[in-house]
Amino acid sequence: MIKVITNKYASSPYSRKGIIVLEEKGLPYEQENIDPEFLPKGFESMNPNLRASLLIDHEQMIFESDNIVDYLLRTYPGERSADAPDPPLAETMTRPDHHIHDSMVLVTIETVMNSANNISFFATSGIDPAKIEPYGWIWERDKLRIDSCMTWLNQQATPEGFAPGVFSIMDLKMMCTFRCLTRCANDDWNPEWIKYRNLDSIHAFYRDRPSIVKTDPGLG
Ligand SMILES: N[C@@H](CCC(=O)N[C@@H](CS)C(=O)NCC(=O)O)C(=O)O
Repeated sequence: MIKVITNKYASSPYSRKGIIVLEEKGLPYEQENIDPEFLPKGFESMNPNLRASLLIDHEQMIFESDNIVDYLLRTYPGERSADAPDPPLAETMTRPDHHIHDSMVLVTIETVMNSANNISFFATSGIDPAKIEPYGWIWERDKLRIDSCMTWLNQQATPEGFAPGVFSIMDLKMMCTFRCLTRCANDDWNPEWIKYRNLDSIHAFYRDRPSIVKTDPGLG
C-alpha cells in the first residue's frame, strides 16, 4: 500500500498535490500525519530535506511534492478512478511540446505557495517583519511577488485551464495554491484573486472535482 506522510493537520498544500493524483488514479493509500517540528526517529534517512512531503511505495521513498506527482504519473500511467470526470488528469508533468513554458508555470505557482506560507509564518509569529534587519524587506517583496506571479500566470492561462483538454498538473497545483492563499490570508493581507480573471475561472472550473473536494483541508 502506498503511504503518504503529511503534516499534522493534513493541511499541507505540498502533500495535497500527490494525494490529488492518488485520488484521480483511484490508487489505494494510507496517510500518516506527523508534526514537522518533531520528526519521527530516523526521518532523515527517508527525507534528508527534513520536510513532510514524503511518499513511500513499497521500498521506494520519494520526497519533494513535485517529484511525488511525477513519480505517480510515471509509475501508474493509464490508471483512472471511476469518479474522475473529464477532462482527464494529464499524463505528464508538462506537455512535451511546451516543456520549458510549462516548467516555468509550475515553478511560478510554487513560488506563490512558498510566499503565501512565508507571509502567514510572519503573521502568526507576532513579530513585525518590517523590523527584521537586514531582510525585513522580504515581507513586502513576498506580497509583490505573489501579485506579479499571479498576473503572469493569469496571462498564461485560459478560463478552462493552463492546457485545456486535460486537468494539467499546472491546474492541479493552482487549485492547491488557491486554498493555500485563503488559509494564509490575515487581517493585513488578503489577496483577492477574482481580478485574475482566467485564474478565477480555473478555480470555478475545478472546485467541484471529486479529487479537489475530497482533499480540501478547509480553513481550520
Ligand atoms: N518543497 C517541499 C515543501 C514541503 C514543506 O514545506 N513541508 C512543510 C510541512 S507543510 C514542512 O515539512 N516544514 C518543516 C520544515 O520546513 O522544516 C515540497 O514541495 O515537498
